[in-house]
Amino acid sequence: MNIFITGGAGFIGSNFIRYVLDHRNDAFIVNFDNLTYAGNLENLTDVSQKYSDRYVFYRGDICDGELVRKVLKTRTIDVIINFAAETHVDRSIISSDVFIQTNIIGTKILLDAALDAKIPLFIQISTDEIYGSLGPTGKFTEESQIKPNSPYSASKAAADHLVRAYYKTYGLPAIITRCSNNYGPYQFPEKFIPLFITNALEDKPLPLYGSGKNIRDWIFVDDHSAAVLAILQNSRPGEVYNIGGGYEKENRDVAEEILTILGKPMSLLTFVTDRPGHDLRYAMDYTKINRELNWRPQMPFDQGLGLTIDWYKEHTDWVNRIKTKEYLQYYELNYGFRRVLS
Ligand code: NAD
Ligand code: TDX
Repeated sequence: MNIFITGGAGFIGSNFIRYVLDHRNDAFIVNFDNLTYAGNLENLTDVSQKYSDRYVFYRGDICDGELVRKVLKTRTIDVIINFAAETHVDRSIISSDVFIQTNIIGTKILLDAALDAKIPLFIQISTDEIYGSLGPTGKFTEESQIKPNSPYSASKAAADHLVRAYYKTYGLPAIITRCSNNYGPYQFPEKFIPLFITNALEDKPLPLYGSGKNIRDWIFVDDHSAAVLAILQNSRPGEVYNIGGGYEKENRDVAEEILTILGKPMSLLTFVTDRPGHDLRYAMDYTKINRELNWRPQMPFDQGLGLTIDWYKEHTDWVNRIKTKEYLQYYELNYGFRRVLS
């Protein structure tokens, strides 16, 4: 099976590549990624050594249709899986241009290339955030209304609509997956869990937005990979699958758990002004994928968080190399305008 993966040098993409090569002897991966600030070939050093005969990397932008078409011709591709995206909500609030470009235009360009090359399957990696925010009860199903609240989630929702339209209008065999918040090794330390772990390790404040009572449904990244692989193996074009971790946690509780595991003082918790449009709660109903494909998340949250903390403790060099001038500028910009509340 020849798999063309976009965004494979990022957090979930790199974990997915490793997972597929470990689980499918017949898989060959073409990784197409333009290495933005979030793309890092270091995430795949082990993969390119261990699987040099089943893995190839091309540097390229999904918005470059000509190059995409060229690389698609290098082998007979069985499936395109689109992980490539701008992914950080706070960055999309500061400036959304690149989100529109990559997440919407880039997906459209990939869809056109997939049609032209008659690729048998296109999987769009989407997110729970396209559904908007839940109140204190209920869960998102595949039938929930699409009501995105941030420029990031609006761009992902637009991409989902395009994928659906290409399936309906042109018959492109396409599937959409919508997963909840991932955590695990190789996650860029701008996202909540790796930011809080790395700040705590350096005795820096842990900036909780607003009340700290917002709830996310956490899933260990390998469980997400297992779900996407199951969907790929049981290919049913036209379907949408929700994927969730089943661990709903208030941000404050996760932050306290990180501090407790690391033996750091609770005084590092710092409440800062809220994210504009901050979604209160996400929770995924994953009954459909459980019923149809017998998938369910395996990793207990406490264990997954412990593994993740250990990984960041053991990979301080990886973290320090990421803290480039660009990263520090973003950090200053994002937190510079947030007032400390307590
Ligand atoms: P990430 O930011 O860690 O990685 C994104 C990758 O895409 C990077 O390697 C980057 O270089 C690449 N990329 C960006 N723009 C590109 C372009 N124009 N052309 C080619 N490559 C490009 O993101 P992630 O957290 O690994 O998320 C991967 C996918 O999963 C995204 O589509 C995201 O929306 C979705 N998702 C993420 C989560 C989460 O919790 N992180 C949850 C649900 C869905
Ligand atoms: O410094 C912080 N303080 C804080 O309180 C950061 C970075 C986040 N938060 C809060 C905001 C959210 O309630 O933590 C929660 C998680 O924040 P993020 O890690 O930014 O994730 P989220 O906004 O939930 O979006 C994530 O899940 C869905 C990913 O970044 C998306 O790419 C994915 O689609």
